[in-house]
Amino acid sequence: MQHPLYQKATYLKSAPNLSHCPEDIGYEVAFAGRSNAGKSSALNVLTSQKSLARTSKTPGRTQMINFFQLDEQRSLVDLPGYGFAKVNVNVKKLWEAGLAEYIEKRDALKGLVLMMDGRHPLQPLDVMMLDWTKEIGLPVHVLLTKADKLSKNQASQALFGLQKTLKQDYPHASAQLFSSLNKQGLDQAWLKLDEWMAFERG
Ligand SMILES: Nc1nc2c(ncn2[C@@H]2O[C@H](COP(=O)(O)OP(=O)(O)OP(=O)(O)O)[C@@H](O)[C@H]2O)c(=O)[nH]1
Ligand SMILES: [Mg+2]
Repeated sequence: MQHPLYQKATYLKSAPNLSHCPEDIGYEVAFAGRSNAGKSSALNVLTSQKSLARTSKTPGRTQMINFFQLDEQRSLVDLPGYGFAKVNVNVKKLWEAGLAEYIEKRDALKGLVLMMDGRHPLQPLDVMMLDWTKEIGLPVHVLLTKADKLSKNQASQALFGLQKTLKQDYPHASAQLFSSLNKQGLDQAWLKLDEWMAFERG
């Protein structure tokens, strides 16, 4: 399975903070989530490329704001993971201040893909991310990932439970099941990206 827009992705640049980011124009979707949740893996599957974003078994692999350009107007952005150092720390403090600034001030940023391991979604820092994005009005789409590690029943229960919470407390967020391993949920994820990227499928 391929998508004509995302398969064109090429590495553009890495920035430590907002002031080093490319010009703030067009459409961007960033991938956030706990370290090791599978952000970089999802980016590779969504762009049909084996090693566009670097993946690793070692948490904390991604340390900069990494831009992957799709066309002159659009980019996907791989963000460093949070939560591998300490729990119960304010997510803004835990992350580099530059990263918080990128999320709060970037005009091109149209939506955040929030990756959560389907086996333990809604960890304290995930909840903080949902609170924060709600506060600043940034739309979120949760990928409940590593769905291949769950039974069909466990997966639908996890999704149902999450959707209930989102409906109640986080109307700016939607959710789906996803697996980079067996490519489950790819079409649904592309549909959401297309919407944020203002991309009309021909
Ligand atoms: N079974 C399974 N493993 C996955 C899946 N997605 C990622 N992984 C594995 O999980 C580990 C972490 O994946 P990454 O994509 O590097 O995670 P990340 O969120 O980018 O991590 P950081 O950059 O450290 O924040 C790797 O060993 C991947 O192979 C999935 O859908 N299913
Ligand atoms: Mg990564």
